[in-house]
Amino acid sequence: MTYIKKTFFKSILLFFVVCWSSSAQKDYKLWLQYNKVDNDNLKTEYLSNIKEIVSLGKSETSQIAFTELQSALDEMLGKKFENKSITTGDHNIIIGSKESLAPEIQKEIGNFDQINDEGFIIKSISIKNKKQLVITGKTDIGVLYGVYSFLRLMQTNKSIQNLNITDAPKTNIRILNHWDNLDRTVERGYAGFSLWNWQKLPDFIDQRYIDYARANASIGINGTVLTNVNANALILTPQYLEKVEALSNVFRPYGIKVYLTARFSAPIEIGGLKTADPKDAQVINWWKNKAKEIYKRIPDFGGFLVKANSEGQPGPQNYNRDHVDGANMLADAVAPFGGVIMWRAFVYSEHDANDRAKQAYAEFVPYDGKFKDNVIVQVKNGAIDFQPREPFHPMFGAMPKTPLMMEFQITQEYLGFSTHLVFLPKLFQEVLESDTYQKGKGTTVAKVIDGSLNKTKLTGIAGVSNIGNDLNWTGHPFAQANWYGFGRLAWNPYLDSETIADEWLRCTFSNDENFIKPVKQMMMQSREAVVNYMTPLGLHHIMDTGHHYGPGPWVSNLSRPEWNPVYYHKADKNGIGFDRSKTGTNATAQYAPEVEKMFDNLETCPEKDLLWFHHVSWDYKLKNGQTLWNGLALKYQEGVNQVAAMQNIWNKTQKYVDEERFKEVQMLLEIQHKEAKWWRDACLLYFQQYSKKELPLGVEKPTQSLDYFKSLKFPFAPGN
Ligand code: GCV
Repeated sequence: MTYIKKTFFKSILLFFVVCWSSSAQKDYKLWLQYNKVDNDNLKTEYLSNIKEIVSLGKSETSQIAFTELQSALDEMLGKKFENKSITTGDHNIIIGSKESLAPEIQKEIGNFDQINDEGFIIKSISIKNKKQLVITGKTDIGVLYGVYSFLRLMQTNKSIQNLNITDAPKTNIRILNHWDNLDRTVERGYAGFSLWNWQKLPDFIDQRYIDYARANASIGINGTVLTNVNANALILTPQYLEKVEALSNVFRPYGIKVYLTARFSAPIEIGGLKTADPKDAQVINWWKNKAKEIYKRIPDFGGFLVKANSEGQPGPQNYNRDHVDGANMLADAVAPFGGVIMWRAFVYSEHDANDRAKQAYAEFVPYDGKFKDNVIVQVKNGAIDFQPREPFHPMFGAMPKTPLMMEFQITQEYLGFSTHLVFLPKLFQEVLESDTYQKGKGTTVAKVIDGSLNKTKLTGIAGVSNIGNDLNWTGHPFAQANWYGFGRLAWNPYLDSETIADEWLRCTFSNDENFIKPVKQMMMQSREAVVNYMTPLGLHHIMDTGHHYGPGPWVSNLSRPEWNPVYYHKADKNGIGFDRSKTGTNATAQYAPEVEKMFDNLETCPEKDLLWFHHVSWDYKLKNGQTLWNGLALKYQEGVNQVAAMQNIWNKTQKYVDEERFKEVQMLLEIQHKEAKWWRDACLLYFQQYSKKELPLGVEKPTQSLDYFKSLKFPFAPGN
């Protein structure tokens, strides 16, 4: 090859490497893209309002806040502002906590009592006729949150003139639950392996840990449970605690506390005791010493998350004790250090023949008011298990004397893994807005969770993480929006999911309205689409077994009845659906009378929940006049059509998106479309055996037989 040819090929290669890496970095940068401001008027406004940065704090957190502001402004405005520690002139951005502010500035800011310790105030003030913009809070963490909020304004093309923003989180614990195992596999994880490289810790601090903390801080997440709820006791040994300590040192300046899962049988497994009975003096002592040991290393350790007597995990019931005994014993161990116990209510027993949906309520509600002050009971959003749609968990309306925290699943175990685009904040909002009627109309789940309804001091929202070591963190570029949206709703459970989609799109991709409008619409309809093509009209738990990938309504051979899809849909020649009304299992009675009445009555039960609460004949007339069979089939088809519509929208966005993300999403939508058809065809062919009816007009004919769908096997499906 001649020299010229070689050089030519080299430059082409370099060009592709540079394009690839800058594009890949976009994926990695999440919603913190800090794209150049391309609106000239806004750019002028921003530049004329920001002359200098005055950063007053001295802590590591203050340094992070300053660096974030400085580099973001540099990227967005092309100007590098230095830190002026003394205010000169006007149009400075002054960042610092209340105590670092000069008295005259404090006075201008006004009342700091309107915010809690993590809140912030962003205010345009005038001092000695000089305009200044102050970002402040009671703590440096509050200031950091304020900086991220300010940068979000700029990223979403908002004016920064005459600002007067006061904001504070409505819940105390805003936490990710990582179902990460010590071997780095992630239970129900679809974005690669665990971020935590236990083998290299504590000495090797991966940049990823810092970037993870930064991303979380930017949306107000303040806690992380590093390990799987199906826990391994080894994490509590000194060998691992040293590694946990290293991670907590990285996360601390970002306001993030570390929590661990506690395996109830740890005193036996790593403590050499003969029992883990929570009333045994040696066991009690073991946990107290363990807590002391942890807090010596990690003074701000958050506490433990516990899955006990659930799906084979050990717990107090192994010793004829109950959940209160177990939770309170651990609570006593961490209480001297300010720790909390998050005790999960995800329980159902193989020895209980009752409707699985009723079991957690039946077991936990009698314990109301019996837990120690530093225990919070973590309840999944619905009574079964993170299905595409579930009515809100009845426990939220029934334990006024117990702090309850929400558990959402961000990872898409039942919603298409990381190949389906589903914007989950829509689902989260639906649950948070549900009215429990605990204290009359308007007593929503959000009010239970944020403590405002029952004056609960300890409050929280947990999200089962969808993060792994994939370059783009979450497998699907749009799954980043679910991490983002979870954080935003944990901060403020009253936020509207459409606002969240809007923010995320602008920060992650572009402010161009021609992009935002259709893509936002695509995101907003994506959750209903997945419900339609997987589990319309209240169907649930009809996925394939074990890995939970794809449809499996036919599965009936599992050892525990409530693991089988046939247990849930109960399709027969008469109809389909689980009768949980008073003619059935009477699960409806677990709700407040107003809600019970609504769900119980076929006429008033929302059609979206119909087959959750009722067994309905194939000829039952839906509100639109269709028979149930036809309506069901048309819903499946609608789901497929909605994905096709999403593809159409996305295909027109090429000019607004970098090549890599455009292509990724395009390919993923194609998979989603294929799989939506798979769900439709497999479910309809299966149910048709019972309805014995033709598919209605408008529903495409399946291209494969039911036997074909039943024969599909996925031994290496991820996350299992
Ligand atoms: C961590 C479901 C999932 C399990 C998960 C469990 C839980 O059953 O399939 O993987 O276990 O929920 O939330 O504890």
